Amino acid sequence: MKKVWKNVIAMSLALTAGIYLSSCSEKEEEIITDPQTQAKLSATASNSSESLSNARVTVGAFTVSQLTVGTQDVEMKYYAKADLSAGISLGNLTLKTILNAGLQNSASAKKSNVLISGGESKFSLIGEGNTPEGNYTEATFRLYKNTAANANDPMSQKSILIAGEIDGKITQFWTESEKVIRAASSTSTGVEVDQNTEIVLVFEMDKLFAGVDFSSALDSNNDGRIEISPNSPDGNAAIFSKIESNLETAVSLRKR
Ligand SMILES: [Ca+2]
Repeated sequence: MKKVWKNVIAMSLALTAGIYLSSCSEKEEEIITDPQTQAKLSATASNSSESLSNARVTVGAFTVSQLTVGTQDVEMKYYAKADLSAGISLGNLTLKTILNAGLQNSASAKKSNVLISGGESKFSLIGEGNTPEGNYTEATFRLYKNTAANANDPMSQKSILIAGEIDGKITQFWTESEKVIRAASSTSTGVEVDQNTEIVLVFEMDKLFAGVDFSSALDSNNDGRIEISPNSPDGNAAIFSKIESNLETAVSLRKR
């Protein structure tokens, strides 16, 4: 009997040591060796691929007065500054993933961001903190369905809410999708992050609404409002799924 207990104790010691060792090596992998700087990640909306100006947002027949987007779980990829300085060509460089840095941790919190208000685009801070210096080529994030807001909040149980007018009729688009969206830089060299850089996720409204015929949007239940949403009482299912699928290509990564 005593021998059995000795074996059990020996085994659990070995297990504990094993867990301890493996958690150590995981931690070592998460240490960032590249020099770091302070940076911000924010989001905004634009009605063209060019400007980031605070212009009124009208795309096709849809005049947008409000856009709110929920974000969480941000992951960014970059080329380290030291590698770039060494003159290695981009094709031979390894894209690094940030595993544990202040900026990414802060930006990963669940948050609903107001990107258009009163018809004008706004910058909404998603997160800030330390992050490796380098050239950032992409950021992925997961849409966040706001489950924390109380039932009277328009964002309650929604990840994206767009409000505005089509032909003078009050119109609302919303989704509860929590899909992952990849925002890529338009240039192969990416966004250069050095001192106090602000990286921006830009929701390009022309791309979000590409191929959508808003003149076909209906108010089938005649309540004076056009609703484009999951199981909408107005129908509009084709417009809804087109906007949802456009989401995957509508967000780009830029420098403010
Ligand atoms: Ca309606």
